[in-house]
Amino acid sequence: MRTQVAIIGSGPSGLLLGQLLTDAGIDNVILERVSKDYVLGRVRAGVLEEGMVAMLDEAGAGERMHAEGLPHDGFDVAFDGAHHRIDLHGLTGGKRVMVYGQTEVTRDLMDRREATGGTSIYEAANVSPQGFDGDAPFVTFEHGGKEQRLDCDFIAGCDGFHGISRKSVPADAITNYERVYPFGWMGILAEVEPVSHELIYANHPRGFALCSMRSMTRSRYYVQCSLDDRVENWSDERFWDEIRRRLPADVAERMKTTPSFEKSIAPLRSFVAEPMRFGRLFLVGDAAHIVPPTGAKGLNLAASDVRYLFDGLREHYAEKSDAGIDAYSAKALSRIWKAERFSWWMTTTLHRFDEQGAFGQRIQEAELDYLISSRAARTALAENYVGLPY
Ligand code: FAS
Ligand code: PHB
Repeated sequence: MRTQVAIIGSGPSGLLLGQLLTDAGIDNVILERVSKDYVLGRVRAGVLEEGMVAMLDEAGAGERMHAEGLPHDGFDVAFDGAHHRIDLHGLTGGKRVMVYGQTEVTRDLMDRREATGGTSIYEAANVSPQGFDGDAPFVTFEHGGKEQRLDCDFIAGCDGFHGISRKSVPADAITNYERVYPFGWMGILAEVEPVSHELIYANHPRGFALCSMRSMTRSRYYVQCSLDDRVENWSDERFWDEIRRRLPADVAERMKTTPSFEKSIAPLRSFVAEPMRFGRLFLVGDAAHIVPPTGAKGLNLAASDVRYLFDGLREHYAEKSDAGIDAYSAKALSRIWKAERFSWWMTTTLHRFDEQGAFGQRIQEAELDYLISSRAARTALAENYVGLPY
């Protein structure tokens, strides 16, 4: 088999890049390790920046998002028994975010790929990018019990943090930067009206809590939990009790509860691999970087990576110029590190760190007090949350 761009991974990065390439007439094949249903079974991000919204529209996959998604103009920060609204729309000259689950984004992109005849090979085993340090890269894999080879011009490693692409790069050619946080997020999904029409991020001495949603009838809630915690330790009753203890009284009192239908614990880490290009192999999205979900940046950083790489590949094929792909890594990393900083700041300001002691708790409270008393501080938060320019 031969294609122009081999894409490893059928998550948001791979699907969005694949669709833009297909629409630009650039042949591409997606190789995915698991089944389509398995990919769709993952529950992850929920907040889209305007840049991501625009790219889904450009990829012809934005119709259901506009019909079912929830545009949000602000969110609350809760601490010390009170909650305070951050007016995203007013502080950023009219920008907003779209609340629309990653599962739905993935489904819309898969449907669009099928409708436009894109080739995706699911349950491809032992995928391995080869020869990317030369001019004739290829990917080997097993499918249907047979060894296969896909020759290509370029390989896009869109295979997430645990993928094969980054691991295929020689150790002396890559530098990893990482911070692992000493806690995780216990998350639930429940078919019940969200406690607020906007998100609530809560700092509490018992730990962080987040009230989010997937629709006005489906709530998505999280509480900070210990790293060695297990989903089995969290009955619905314990979860509902704990999240209400971490929220201001007026919010806790009006919270509606119902049995959850999805529960999971996610670890939190900050991670960046540099550079993001190795000859004919490009790392995209979670394959190259991870942010703690506190700033709702993970999925949105994948979008800006795709923007830069797609523009570079289109320039390579249409204008015979490699300026775009040569600039990809530096350009993507510049935006990635600013989002890493913001996600780190949101995480360190809102979560309970046992080792920080009473002084650390006071510093957090001073940070939050400054935030609600300074328009400049709220503007800085707002412009990062809605997404810095591409
Ligand atoms: P993905 O990991 O989504 O996709 C990679 C794909 O590659 C997967 O389908 C995988 O099966 C496939 N793959 C892996 N290895 C392969 C191989 N060897 N061969 C072929 N295919 C392979 N972001 C937010 O903004 N907010 C959140 O609340 C949030 N919560 C998260 C919770 C969890 C548990 C995780 C893991 C991430 C979360 N994220 C969140 C970040 C997440 O949304 C990512 O940013 C997003 O999935 C990035 O998309 P991709 O880069 O496509 O990577
Ligand atoms: C979510 O709805 O899953 C969500 C929202 C905002 C975040 C993280 C997760 O910062």
